[in-house]
Amino acid sequence: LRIDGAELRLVRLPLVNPFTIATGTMTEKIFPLLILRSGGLEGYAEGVMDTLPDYLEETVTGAMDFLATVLLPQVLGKAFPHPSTLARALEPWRGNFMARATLEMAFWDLWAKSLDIPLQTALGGEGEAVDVGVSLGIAPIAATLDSVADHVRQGYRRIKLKVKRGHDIALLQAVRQEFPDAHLTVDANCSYTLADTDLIRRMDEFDLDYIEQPLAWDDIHDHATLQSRVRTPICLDECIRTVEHARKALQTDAARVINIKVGRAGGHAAALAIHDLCEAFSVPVWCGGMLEAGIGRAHNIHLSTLPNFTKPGDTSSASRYFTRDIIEQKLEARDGRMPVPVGPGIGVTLDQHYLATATLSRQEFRP
Ligand code: OSB
Ligand code: MG
Repeated sequence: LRIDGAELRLVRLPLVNPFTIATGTMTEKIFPLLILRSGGLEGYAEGVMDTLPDYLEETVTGAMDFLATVLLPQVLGKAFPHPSTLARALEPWRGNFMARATLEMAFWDLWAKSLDIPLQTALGGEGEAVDVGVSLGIAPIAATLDSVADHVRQGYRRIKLKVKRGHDIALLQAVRQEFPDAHLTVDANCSYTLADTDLIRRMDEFDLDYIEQPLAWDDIHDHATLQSRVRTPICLDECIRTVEHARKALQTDAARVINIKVGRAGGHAAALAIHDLCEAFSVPVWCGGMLEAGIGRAHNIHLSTLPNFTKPGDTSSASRYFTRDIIEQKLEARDGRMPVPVGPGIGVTLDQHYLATATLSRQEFRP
């Protein structure tokens, strides 16, 4: 399948509610939107990097530049028989996994459309809907209790609470007391160090399904030490940017659950490899999110239909994030289940009119 042309946009959408995690607050979502063309077909993907390197190292401006000056010129006018061939062509580059994923994911969508099959089929998944939970940002405890009640009532299958140093045990006590049966997890986004082991060990009393990324973003080794000291499974997010990171984490028992974000791991080929490796280690995975708009959200849903995605993901209703999306379809969960968009590729189409109003810049590429 030959890549005949591309369009790279920078898109901005306001968030319905500010989203606060340990490293800061997001009030809007700014992301690269990539459109790849072949014949009359288009493949789409969003980049998941943030404007500032506070979750991982990549930035929106850095990724836009790398895509425009290196990655797109490298693939334009070339034919790739399978998306994994394209992924391999990008392998020599160091880092920049989110930028690479943007290109690779758009090609998966294009490739699936060229075969007239849903992306989930191309990836090896099946099923009409996936289990989803929600990720609740840091807020005063009373507000979080209301939000947990609201989302439990809506049927979400798991509630993930964002925590940080100084906003953890009291929050968990309050939530667990009011919701004794809720399926709860926490995500610390790297707030702690091994010096906080005693505090993290106290989380064992709240029957959490897992503790997500408590320690540094690039430190698998310390997570292995921590896992040997706490009963609750550790789930890694930031630490897993490649399948080699996953291998090291699994071999050292640094993670008993892994959050796969396709946009963070370099694309679907890498996500599949991580998925399969985790399955071989009997480690469950789930699909994380980066507050994606409809294109990224649709990719996540298709990926979540693979068999080892046995825990609810973060791919909750788009209306929780945006009053209006850049796609024509509505991606809304019902009773904790997110339907898989139907049709070739990711199964969603751009709302060109609204997209135009949300577009900050736009660049066309030809071979
Ligand atoms: O750590 O999983 C994370 C959002 C932005 C950056 C990092 C994370 C998150 C979330 C939200 O947890 C997931 C979502 O609702 O898309
Ligand atoms: Mg996380």
